[in-house]
Amino acid sequence: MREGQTSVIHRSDYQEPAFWIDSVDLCFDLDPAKTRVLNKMKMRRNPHVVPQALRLDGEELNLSRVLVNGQGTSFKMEDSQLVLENLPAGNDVFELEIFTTCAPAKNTKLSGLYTSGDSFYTQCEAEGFRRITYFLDRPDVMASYTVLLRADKSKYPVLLSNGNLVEQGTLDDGRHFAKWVDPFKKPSYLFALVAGQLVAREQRITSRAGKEHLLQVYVRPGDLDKTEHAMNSLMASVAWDEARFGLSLDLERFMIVATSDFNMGAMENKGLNIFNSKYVLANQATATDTDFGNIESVVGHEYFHNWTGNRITCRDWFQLSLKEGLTVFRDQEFSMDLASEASARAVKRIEDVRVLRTAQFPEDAGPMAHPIRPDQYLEINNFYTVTVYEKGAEVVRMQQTMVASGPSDPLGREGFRKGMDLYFQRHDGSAVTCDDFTQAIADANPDSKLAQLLPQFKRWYSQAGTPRVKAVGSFDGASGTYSLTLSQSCAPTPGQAVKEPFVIPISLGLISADGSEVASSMHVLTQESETLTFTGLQAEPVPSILRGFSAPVILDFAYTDEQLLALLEHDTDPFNRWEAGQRLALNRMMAFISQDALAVADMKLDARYIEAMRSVLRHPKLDAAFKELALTLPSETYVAEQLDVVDPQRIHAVREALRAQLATALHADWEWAFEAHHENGAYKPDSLSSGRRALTGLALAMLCIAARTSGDTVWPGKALQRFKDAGNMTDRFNALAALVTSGSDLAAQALQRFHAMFKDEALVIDKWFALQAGATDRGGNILPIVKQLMTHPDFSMRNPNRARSVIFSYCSANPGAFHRADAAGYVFWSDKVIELDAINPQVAARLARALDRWKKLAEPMRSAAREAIARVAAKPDLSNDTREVVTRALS
Ligand code: 0A1
Ligand code: ZN
Repeated sequence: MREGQTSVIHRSDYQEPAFWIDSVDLCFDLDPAKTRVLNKMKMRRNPHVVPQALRLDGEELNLSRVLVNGQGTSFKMEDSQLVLENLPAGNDVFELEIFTTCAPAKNTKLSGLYTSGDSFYTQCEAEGFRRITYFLDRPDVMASYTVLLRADKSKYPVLLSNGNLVEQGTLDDGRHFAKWVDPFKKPSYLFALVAGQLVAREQRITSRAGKEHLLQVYVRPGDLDKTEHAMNSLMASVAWDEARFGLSLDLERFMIVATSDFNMGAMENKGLNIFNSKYVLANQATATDTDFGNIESVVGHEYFHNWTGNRITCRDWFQLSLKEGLTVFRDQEFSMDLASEASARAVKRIEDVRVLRTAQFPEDAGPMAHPIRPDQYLEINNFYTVTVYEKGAEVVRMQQTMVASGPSDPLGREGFRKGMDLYFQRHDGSAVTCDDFTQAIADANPDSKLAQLLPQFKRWYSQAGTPRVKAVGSFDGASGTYSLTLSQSCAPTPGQAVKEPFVIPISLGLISADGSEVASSMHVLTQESETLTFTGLQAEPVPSILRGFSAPVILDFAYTDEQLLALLEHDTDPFNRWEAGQRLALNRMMAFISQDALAVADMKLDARYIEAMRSVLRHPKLDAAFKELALTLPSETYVAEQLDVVDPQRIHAVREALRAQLATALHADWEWAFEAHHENGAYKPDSLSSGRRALTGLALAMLCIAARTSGDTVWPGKALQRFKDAGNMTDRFNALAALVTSGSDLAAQALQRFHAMFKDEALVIDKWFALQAGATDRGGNILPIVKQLMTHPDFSMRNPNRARSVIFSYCSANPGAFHRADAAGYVFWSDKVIELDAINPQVAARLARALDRWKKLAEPMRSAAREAIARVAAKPDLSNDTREVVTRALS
C-alpha cells in the first residue's frame, strides 16, 4: 500500500508549523533487521498559529510507544501521520517521547536509514527523516540534536553522527556506544548517521582565522589509497570559501563518508557529508581526469553548502534553488578559480554551458518544465533537477553580473560579495526564501542594475522556459552606424501560457574585418525589443553576442559562414570562439538532416569547414583542452533540440558521417595532435595535462574511426597497445573507448581484458558497463548487448550506480540506439521503469524522464513512445515519483 500524501502540494499554501521542536535526543540501537529508535523532543506550540493538533510525519515505521511529559497519551494515525490532539495547552515546553523501529536492511529506497554492504548510512533530504522517526519533517523546523548510537562493536567499530563526539565507551554483550552533539540547530533533512567498518584519511588544518580543525575522509578498508584527491579538494574548498567569501569552517571536525549505494551525488549533512563513492574515490589507476574534476567540484559543492544551505536553509522545498542554485554557482566559481589560467576558466565555463544546454534546455521545453522556484509538486524528489541546480546557478551568476559597478569591479564579484555578506548578516541561522536572497544582493548594491530592476528580474524565479533572443544587425555605411535589434520571447510551458519579458544581461563585442575588437559592452535587455546603435565604424562589424554565455537564453542570429569563421579566428571571448565553431558544425548538420532524400554517403563536408577545424587543431596558441571542445561536434541531444520533428537515428547517422569525414580529412593533423600532446612524467590531474590527455584521446578515437573507413589496422593496433601500456585510467579508457566507438575487431579482447584487470573495482566496472551500453549502434546491436549485460553476474538492479551504468547509459545517453523503429527500446524502458519503481522510486522516476521529449519524435517512434509511457502510467500502485513524471509526460 502506498504511504504518505498523494496529492499535489502548492507553494502558495505555505503555513508556519503549528509547533516548534527546540531539541531532539535520539537513541539508536542499530540492527540491520530491526533498529530501535527512541526520540525525545522538547516542543512547544507556535504562538503565531491557531491551536491545533500536532501532526508528525512518518513512513514505514513501527510505532511502539508515545509519551507526553512521561505519561502515556492518546493518538491516532491519519495517512501515515501520527496525530496528537490532547497536548498541553499554552506555550510551555513539553516533552514528547516516541519509540519506533525500522528495518534498514529492507530499505531498498535508500531514503532514511539503510544498509549498504555491512554498514549503516542515512539519507534524509528531502523527506527521509520521517522514515527514521515521527517528526515535523520540514526544513523550517530547526532543532538542536543529541544522538546516542549503540551497536555491536566488532561489526560497527565506527559510529558517526553530526557535530562533535562527546562520549564513547563499551557496553555489555560486545556492544559499544558513541554520543554526538551538534552545536548548530538544523532541519531534519541534515541529520545523518553512519556505522560500520570504516577507515579514515585524516588531516589537521588551521584556518585563516587561526582555528584548528580535523578533516576526515571515511572509506571501506582497502580504499584509503583513493582518498588523497578528495582530501586535497576538501582542503582547497575550506581555503577558497575563506578567501572568496570570508566564510570559515564552523565545526571542529568535518567528515566525508563514501558509500557505494547512493541515489544521488552526495549529501551535505552538517559536519558529516555522505557521498556516492563515485565522487570520493580516485587514483590514477582507477579514475579518469573527468572523475578527478567531478570529485573536486562535488566535494566543494557539499562543503560550500555548510553556509549556503545549512547555516541558512530553505523555508520550504519550493525554495530549493535558494541553496542549490547558489551552491552550484559557488562550486563552479571554485573550480574556475582553482584552474587559474584564463583559458582553463573558459574551458570550465564551456563545459558548464554544455550541460545546461543539453540537459536543462530540453527540460525547460518539455512536460516537466518548471521555474527554478516551482509552484507545485507531487513528489519533491522529482525537483532535484537541472533547472533548480544549473539554471538556478545561472540566475545567481546574472545577479553577480548585474551588480558590477564599472572598471573597478567589472564582473560584479565585489558587489556580489557585499550582497552575500548582507545575506548572512540578515539570515544566519534561519530558514528563508529566494526573495530574501535576491533582496539582500540588491540591497547591498543599491545603485546596481539589479536593484533597479529587481521586481522584473525576479521573473527568472517564477517563469519557466528558455527565453529566445533574436538579434538582427544592420549597417549604414554612410553614417558608419551599426544597429543591433534584440527581441526576446519565451514559448509557453505547462501552466504558463504567457510570459512577461525577462531581464537579460547581454555581453557584447564588435569585431572588425581585420579581426580587431572595435566595441565591447554589457547591455541589459528588459523590453520585448530594443535597438542598440554603435557609431564611428568604418565597415560592417561582426557582432559577438552573449559573450561568456551571460544569460541562459537561446540566441538566434543569422550568422553567415564568413562571420562565424571570423569569430572562430579572432573573438577575444573564448566562449564565443568555441560557439562559432559549434554553429558552423550545427548549420551543416541541420542542412543534411533536413534533406530527406539525401543519403548519408552523399553528405560531404565543405573544404572551408574542414580547413577551419584544421586551423583550430594546429593553432599554436590555443590550448589542448579548448581544441578538444572545439573539435567535438554538437551532441545528438543538442541537435535534437534544434528540430521540431526528431528522428534520432537520422541525427545519429549524420553526426557519425560527419565525424568520420573529419577523421579522414584531418588524418595527418590527428596524427600530429596525438604525437605532439603526449604527457611525460608523473600523472597530475591539473587542467593543462588533463587537456592534453583529452586531445590525445580525441585524436586516437578519430584515427580509429578513420581506420574503419580505410581498412587501416595500424591505428587500432596502436590503440590496443596504448590501452595495455597506459599509466593512468584516462589514457587507458580513452584507448578502450576508441576501439569500441570505432567498432574495431580488437574491442572485444580489450573489453575482456579491462574487466579482468578491474573486476574488484566497482566504479571501474560501472565504466565498463556504461561504455558498452552507450556504444554506437550497428544494425540494432546495442539493445541485445544491454540485455546480455543485465545477465552478467556483476549486474545488480539494486545498486543505483550499476543500474545507471547499463540502463541509463542506454535509454538516456544513447539516443541512436534507444529510439528504434520497432519500439523494442521503449518496451525495454517501460519494463525497467516498472521493475525499478518497486525497488527504488527515485531511481525509477529519473529513468522515466528518458522519454520526456516523446512528442517531438517522428512516427512511428512517437506513437510507440506514448504507448510505452501509457503502459507505465497504467500500472496500479506506482510511486508518487514515477506517477508524477509519466502523468506529466502524457498531459
Ligand atoms: N542536497 C544534495 C543533493 C541530494 C538531494 C537529495 C538526495 O536524496 C533524495 C540526496 C542528495 C546536493 O545538492 O548535493
Ligand atoms: Zn547541493
